[in-house]
Amino acid sequence: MLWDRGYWLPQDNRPASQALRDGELKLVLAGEKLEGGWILVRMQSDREQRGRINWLLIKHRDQWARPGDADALLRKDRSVATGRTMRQITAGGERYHGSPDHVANALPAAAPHSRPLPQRSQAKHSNAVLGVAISNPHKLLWPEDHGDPVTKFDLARYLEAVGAWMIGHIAGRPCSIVRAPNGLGHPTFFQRHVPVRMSRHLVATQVADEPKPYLQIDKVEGLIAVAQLAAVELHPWNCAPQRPDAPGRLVFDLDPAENVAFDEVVTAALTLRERLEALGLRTFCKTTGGKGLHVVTPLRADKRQTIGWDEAKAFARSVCVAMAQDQPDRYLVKMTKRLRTGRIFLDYLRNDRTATAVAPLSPRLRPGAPVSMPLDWRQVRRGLDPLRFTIRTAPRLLARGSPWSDYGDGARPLVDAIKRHMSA
Ligand SMILES: [Mn+2]
Repeated sequence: MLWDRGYWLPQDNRPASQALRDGELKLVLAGEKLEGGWILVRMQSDREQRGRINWLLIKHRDQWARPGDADALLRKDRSVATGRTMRQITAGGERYHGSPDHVANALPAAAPHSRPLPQRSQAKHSNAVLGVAISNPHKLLWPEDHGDPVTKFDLARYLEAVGAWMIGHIAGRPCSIVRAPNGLGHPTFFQRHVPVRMSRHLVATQVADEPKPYLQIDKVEGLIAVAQLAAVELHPWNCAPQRPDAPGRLVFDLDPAENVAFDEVVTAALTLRERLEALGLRTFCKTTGGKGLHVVTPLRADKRQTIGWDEAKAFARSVCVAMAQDQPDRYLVKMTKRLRTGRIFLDYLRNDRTATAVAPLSPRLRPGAPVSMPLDWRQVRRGLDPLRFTIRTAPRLLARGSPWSDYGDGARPLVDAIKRHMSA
C-alpha cells in the first residue's frame, strides 16, 4: 500500500545515506498523513527474527505532534493513491492506474483543499506556466481562512508576472528557498542546495569552501521551476552577481519589537537613509512582508577586491551602532528579543558572505500572502500599510509605479563610504 507520500528533508549535516548507515536519521516530513520532525532509528537486530532489521519512526515533540493520538493515525489505513484500505487491496479487484497526482486530485478527501481552476485554463487544459508544468496546481499554499486563498498555480502565475522585475536581484547569486509543500501552517523546508532531481531551468553553483553546490536561479523560468517545488519564499545572497565573495549590496533590516507602531519603523528607515546618503550611498526601501522594512544600498563591485564581507559587515554594524547611540530609546543593535521592548533592532547581520535576505517581490509564508514590496521613497511615510502588498495586489501596484527604477545607476563603491564614515 502507498500509505503516505509527500516531501522530506534530512535535518542533519551528514548526507542521508551516511545517517542511514549510522542507524539514525533525523528528518522533517510534509506528507499527507505525517508531518513535522521525526527520527528514524535502527533497532538492535532481533534474535528471534534472524537478520531482519527493524526501524523505529519516532515523532519529535513539535507543533505537529499529537500526543495520545497514535491509534487514530494507525486507523488511517487507506492508500493515499487509491483511497483503498488494506482489506480491499488484499481482496484484489479494481486496480489503480495512472499518475498518483491525478488520482489524489480526484479523491473526495482532497476536495476541501481544492478548488477548480478558472474555466479558461481548463479549456486549454494547461497547468504549465512559461512551459514549466505545475503538478498539484490546486494545492492551497495560503488557505482561504487567511484572506484570499492562493494556490500553487497562483504562485507560479505571480512569479511569471513579476519575474522580469525580480530576476536581476536574484540572478548570479546562490538563492535559498523556503518550501511549503502543504502550505501555510504546515512544515517548511529551508533549502540552500540544489534539489535531487533538478529542473533544467535551475543552476547548480559551486562556491569556494562549500562542498555541496548551491541553488541558483538565473531566469524567470527558474522562478517557475521553484514554484513547482512549492517555494513560497526566495532568499538570495547579497553578493555581486557571479562573485560570491564580493559584497554586491548591503541590506539593513529594521526589525521592530512586538509593540512598536509601523510609523516608527518608517521613521527609522528615513533616519537610516539620511545617514547612508550622507556617506555617499544611494538607498532603496522595501517592505519585508512582515513587520519591518529593509533599506538596501547597491555597491559597485570593487575590481581590486580590497573590500570583502568582513569590511562590509563591520561598516554596516558601525552605521547601526552610531544610529542606536544617538537614539538608544528607539534603536538597538543586539539581537536579543528580550532587550528589544518598545524598540527597533537594527539588524546588520544580513551583510555577510553566506547570509541571505528576502528578495524584493518574494512572497512570505504568512497570513494574507504578503510580499516584500519595493517602494518609492515617497511611499515611505506615515500611514504606510505593508500588508496591502500581496501576491494579489503587487503585480498591479508594481506596474502602476516605478519603484527602484534608478537602482542600476545607484551602485557606489563602499570604500568611499567607509572613508567618510571613519573621518566623521
Ligand atoms: Mn531580522
